[in-house]
Amino acid sequence: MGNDKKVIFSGIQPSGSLTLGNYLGAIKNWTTLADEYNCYFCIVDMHAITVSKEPKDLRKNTLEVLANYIAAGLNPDKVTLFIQSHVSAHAELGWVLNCLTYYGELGRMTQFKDKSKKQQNSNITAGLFTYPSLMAADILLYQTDLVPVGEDQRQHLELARDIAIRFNNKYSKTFVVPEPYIAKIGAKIMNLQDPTIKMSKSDTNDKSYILLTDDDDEIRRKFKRSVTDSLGIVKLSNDQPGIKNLLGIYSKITGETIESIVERYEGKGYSIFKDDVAEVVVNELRPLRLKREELLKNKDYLQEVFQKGAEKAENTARKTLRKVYKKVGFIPRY
Ligand code: AQP
Repeated sequence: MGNDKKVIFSGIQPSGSLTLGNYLGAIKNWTTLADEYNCYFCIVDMHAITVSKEPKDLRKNTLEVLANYIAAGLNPDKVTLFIQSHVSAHAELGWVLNCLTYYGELGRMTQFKDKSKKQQNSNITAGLFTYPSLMAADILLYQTDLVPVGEDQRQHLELARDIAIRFNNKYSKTFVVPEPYIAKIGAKIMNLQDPTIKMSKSDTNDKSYILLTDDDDEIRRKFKRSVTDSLGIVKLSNDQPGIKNLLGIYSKITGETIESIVERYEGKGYSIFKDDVAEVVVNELRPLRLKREELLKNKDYLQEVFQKGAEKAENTARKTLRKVYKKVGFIPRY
């Protein structure tokens, strides 16, 4: 990895099995970046415990996310794949940045408002509230230039930028101020039962999402039952959010333009269209599933990958943390 390359950082929470949304909105785009950028792709397990998790599920999901990264085409010899809790600098910088982040800023984060509503305002942890300052630490530790994020994460990235600028102004230039990286074809994949909200792995309705672990028939069934409308015309319209979502999924996977898809399904009705979208998804996810299952049988290899990744990440992260500690006035131990 050349030092002259711009740095990219992104991550996914192992808060459940990954969805088609995580794949099309994040991982699939990342696979196109490995040659041009110095990429760090993290499994952010410390973020996952901001909402209560069964330890055995967290362990299983963490390895599954790593296997998904590799199965989707992220080559661990070209990009740094690692687990957040293995690099303690994330927690350490997270604390320093917590002390530079204002209560009011965190309270304005829409993801905090949404997620705390889901918990019906009971058992909302301080970790969920301060999640964005830990996310800022994740990004700033690697002197990240670009962060590929979905629309849903944009507000958090804005805050990370504000915190970086605040630190640089207070203590002198320390952090690169990161910019959002906009994928050539963006995608926000919506919930199959309520296409006005995004598809999420922690949704309680399992018909609302396609998981990367779903088998072919499960995927077909879920698309058949996906909520559309009563118009019966396949076209791109904000008044038809269900069809709009299916068009987006089809186009993102095949690379065909929405106009050309719409033209082909003129007068054909929803049933054929839904079946064809399902087939496109089945064909995209089947090789990924087989590869992931293969990788999960080889735990030694996965361990080798995450250990090597943590070592590489740690080297860079420690350098940044050392500078930060010095600037805020901590006395070095040695
Ligand atoms: N539906 C989506 N469409 C497009 N992109 C999506 N991403 C998530 N859902 C969609 C992208 O996946 C990356 C990491 O997601 P995450 O797991 O760290 O957090 P999240 O955005 O909160 O994802 P979920 O599935 O909704 O998780 P839970 O249910 O645990 O909160 C990000 O780049 C995100 O844009």
